[in-house]
Amino acid sequence: MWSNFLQGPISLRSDPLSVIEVAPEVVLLHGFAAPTDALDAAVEVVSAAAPFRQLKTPGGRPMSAFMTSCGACGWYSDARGYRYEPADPSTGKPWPAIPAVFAALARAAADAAGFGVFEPDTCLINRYVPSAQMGAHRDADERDFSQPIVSVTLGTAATFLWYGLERRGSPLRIRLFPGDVLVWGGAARKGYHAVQKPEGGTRYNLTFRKAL
Ligand SMILES: O=C(O)CCC(=O)C(=O)O
Repeated sequence: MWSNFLQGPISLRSDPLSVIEVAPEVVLLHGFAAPTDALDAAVEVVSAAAPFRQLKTPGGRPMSAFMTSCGACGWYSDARGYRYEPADPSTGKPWPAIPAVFAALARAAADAAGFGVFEPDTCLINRYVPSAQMGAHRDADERDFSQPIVSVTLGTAATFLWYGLERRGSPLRIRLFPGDVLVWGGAARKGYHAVQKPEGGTRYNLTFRKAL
């Protein structure tokens, strides 16, 4: 069904709002979050309370995307490992609450993608300057893998790489534009994925998860 996309990057910029299963249980909601002004403003509010910071891998390598979080817990990484923290380690304060506009979007996107009721308890916000990218990994620090991941692109476009359950071979290439939402769950929940450098400018990504 999606074999026609395997020849090159999926790029839907001129298409109207569309819902496409780009791989089994990986659903692209093109333009679902557009216009993004209210989301952009909410990123400013969250990052004023919990500033973006450059985390390090457990091995001590600085990650190229800057990150912050909101919700009941926030994803974190340092010499102690990858984990969720109930409070922001840099201030000791609880992470800011998930803004209502974020929560409404995450719920609606999971439903529109066919994953039913989704109540995320955390949102990781990634900020990619033009030289930043994210290597292939899967989201595996959560306790609850029955819930999908909802991932929202803001700012500028980038190409998302979907490997599937094995981190090898040629990934599916999906160009994500501001306002695009990608949702994966079910058997795809632990799929490997990566993100290439933004196409000029700064890209933000919201990743909603049920972690606890
Ligand atoms: O920036 C993206 O589109 C994906 C981010 C991601 O994979 C992650 O935060 O684990």
